[in-house]
Amino acid sequence: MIQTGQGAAPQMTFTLPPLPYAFDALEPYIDAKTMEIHHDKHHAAYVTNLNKALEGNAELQKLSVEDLLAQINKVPENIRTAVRNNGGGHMNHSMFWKIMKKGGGGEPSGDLAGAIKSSFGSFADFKTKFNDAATKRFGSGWAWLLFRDGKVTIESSANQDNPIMDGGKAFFGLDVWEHAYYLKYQNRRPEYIEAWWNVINWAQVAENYAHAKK
Ligand code: MN3
Repeated sequence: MIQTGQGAAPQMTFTLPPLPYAFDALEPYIDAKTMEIHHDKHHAAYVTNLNKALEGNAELQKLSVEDLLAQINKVPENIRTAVRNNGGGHMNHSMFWKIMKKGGGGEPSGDLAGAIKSSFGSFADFKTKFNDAATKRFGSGWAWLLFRDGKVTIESSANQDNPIMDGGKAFFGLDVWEHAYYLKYQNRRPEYIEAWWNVINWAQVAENYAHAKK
């Protein structure tokens, strides 16, 4: 039996959240065309296909995307892969847009900075490890900063898998699918990753961190 988590709002369909800034807000680090296609086409398709997969299943339609994915192994087998890929895509991108902003970058402060320091030694060491996870993820996937068993750690995942599918709680993540960088950086994923640090919205990441820590 699928359980509805605390705070899951009843809903019939999922909707594409608006991009919280203009397509060109992240220039020159992430180009406007990439942002437009990434949000309006890729993310939109995940939402459309997630809704399609859940059509006619009133019980699952009541769940938040987080609850759906946390219990992915209880989702009926005939729609499980579709929910995993498209629900994951929806959840991952919904976080991704928010942790970026125009004029972002720099370093985190407060509790988040302390957690990074105690987990990785320094912000520079954290960045090196995170870049390594993002660079080495073979093919399409994501790099994550997350809570796993109460500890702050770095992982990467394939496709649109989110750590919530096996008990992790991600509060920061980087999309390393080619669609996230290919127009501007072609095959140079490490250049995209390095540029991306200039658009991080650390205040939002700190908020995500505080929420995930609860
Ligand atoms: Mn993407």
